[in-house]
Amino acid sequence: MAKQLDLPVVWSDDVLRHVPDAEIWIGVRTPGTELPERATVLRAALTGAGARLVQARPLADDLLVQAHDPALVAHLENIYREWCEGGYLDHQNRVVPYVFPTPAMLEGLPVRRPTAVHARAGQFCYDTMTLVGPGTWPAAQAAAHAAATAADLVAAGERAAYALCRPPGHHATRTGFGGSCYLNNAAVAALALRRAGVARVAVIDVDAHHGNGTQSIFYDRADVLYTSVHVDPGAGWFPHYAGFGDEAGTGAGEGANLNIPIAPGSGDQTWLAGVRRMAEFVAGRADAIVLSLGVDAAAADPESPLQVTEQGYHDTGAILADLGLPAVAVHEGGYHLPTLGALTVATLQGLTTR
Ligand code: SP5
Ligand code: ZN
Repeated sequence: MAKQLDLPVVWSDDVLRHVPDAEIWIGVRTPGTELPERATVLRAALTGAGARLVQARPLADDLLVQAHDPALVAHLENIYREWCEGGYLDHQNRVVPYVFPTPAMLEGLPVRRPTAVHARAGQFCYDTMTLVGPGTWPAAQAAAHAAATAADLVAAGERAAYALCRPPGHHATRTGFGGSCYLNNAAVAALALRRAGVARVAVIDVDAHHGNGTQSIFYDRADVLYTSVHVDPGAGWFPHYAGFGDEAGTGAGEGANLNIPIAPGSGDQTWLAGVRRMAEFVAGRADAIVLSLGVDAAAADPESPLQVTEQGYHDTGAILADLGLPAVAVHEGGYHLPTLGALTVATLQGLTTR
């Protein structure tokens, strides 16, 4: 596992600008977990393993609005400034929602644009953990640009590329953000591959949590498969409302979605059986893969109860490499700073060993 990592790593300094400061967790302000240090730790580990840094290139915004409702994109761009102008900063230094226009509230009424900024804070946000601060929008944009740049490198002939995305993206839906995610970087990468002429894309999600956002964006499409192995939401884990085994896609996308929920406490054996099932699902049905690469299923990670080892992550990459498809890896979760880098390097070494 000590060989050099021959891989472009797409980076932008702007990914460091999002400083969550806090998460409101069941009503209590607790320290943020999705920290800028995650990105610097990853960059150091990857360059230390021999990978070369490539700067993220700006992206035409039409890719963002293919993945997302333009109203969500505009909200993320503007809400922090509106929060400041509204005089909320003395009360709360981040945008934090308190009321959410759920189906249960509206009972079929149309969603109006609230007058109060403190009400608008909840219009597109679905939890209280995903705060918006001064650098959130530039960082979210930079992460999406990195994902698109990595996709462009693969479309131009690289066998694999890795986007060092932060904040992560796979919980961001077409119209909503949450789960520490703002823009869906993996969806942007998949759409960039499609635009570059790749006919069939598979998003393979190995973050410990189900990527409800990515699933939702492609749920009715046959040209972008989505498959994920993750801690069982039915056992009480985020995202709680999605990620169950019977979610198979709809309309043209029926049969193009595969969820593999696994029990809390599962280790390499159960995890790798799930990865093999995902590879079988994708084999013969895709021309390139997007790997939603979270490493929070690791034993030491504070955000999930799974027990995957560094060897397990290496084998995860190797199983997916056997598909023989070009791969765009996009970083998602992983919060244990002392092991984050080695877990990611191990996965990418597995992915690039052929
Ligand atoms: C991308 C990703 O991995 N998102 C993870 C979102 C799941 N967060 C669930 C949070 C559950 C409570 N965490 C307590 C932390 C207290 N600061
Ligand atoms: Zn996660």
